[in-house]
Amino acid sequence: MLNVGMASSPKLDIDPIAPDAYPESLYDHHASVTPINGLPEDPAEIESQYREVGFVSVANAFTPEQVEGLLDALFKLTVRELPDKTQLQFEALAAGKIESMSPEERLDYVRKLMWFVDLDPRIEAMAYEPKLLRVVEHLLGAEAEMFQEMALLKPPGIGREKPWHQDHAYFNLPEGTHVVGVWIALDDTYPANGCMHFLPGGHREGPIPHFNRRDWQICDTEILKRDQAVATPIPAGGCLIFDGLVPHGTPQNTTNTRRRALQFHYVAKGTPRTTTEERMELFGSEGRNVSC
Ligand SMILES: O=C(O)CCC(=O)C(=O)O
Repeated sequence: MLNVGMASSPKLDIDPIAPDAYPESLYDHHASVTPINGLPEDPAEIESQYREVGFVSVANAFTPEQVEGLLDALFKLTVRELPDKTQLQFEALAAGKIESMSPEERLDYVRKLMWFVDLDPRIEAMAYEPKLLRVVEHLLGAEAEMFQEMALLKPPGIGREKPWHQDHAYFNLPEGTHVVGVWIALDDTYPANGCMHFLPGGHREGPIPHFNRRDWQICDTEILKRDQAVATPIPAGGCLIFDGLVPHGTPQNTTNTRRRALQFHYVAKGTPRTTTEERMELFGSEGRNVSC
């Protein structure tokens, strides 16, 4: 049944999290990571870097034609009617403005889209792109199951910060599950428009307590005291491949242009699911001597 379309539905999904001030120094970075050029034919080439720092940054992973196709697909999806399973969410700052806008006018207020991969063959092809999947499966050491899909569109000026977090803290997966995230840049990304920032090696510490603050996140003071963030600016068509435990975050998009990205998460096929209670035992602050 199609009933969530922007044009027809009076009920718009607005991000419940309003952007809040944050210390700019959260995204101070020691270094800007230089990406490698292209996805390797032999995935073993990037393995030691991935295991050591928790991520690999890749420029020219995909062609300009592939990027154009993905942008066209996303544009078409954000202005058409969508099935119930698909989530189209607007930035909190859009509330009160977008209700009277046309779908096209609303484009620069879309925060994210979820559960849409099978709605366009170009997006589906990217989630299972052979060269990418070969790398992911090599890192997992198993056949991959893509279990989460998102487009993160960080609109000009209002695209909010995604505070520092570990992705595994959002997933009901058993302790020790290896999650591989892939984030594909559809625009050139850099600190001012909200490129990805990582804490290199942070995945090797295992789960870090998360708190409900500006989002479900690692405490700001924990990040600031470590003083080791790096920025990973990548051009459109590049991608980041990262461990589900490596802490990462993105600052607000303060520019007047878009910063659009696709993100897929993979686990070994057959990985069981756990419960939110079990996830909170791993990532929550309850019962630990921690505060934020
Ligand atoms: O694209 C972004 O701004 C952040 C994405 C991210 O880290 C996430 O959704 O887990």
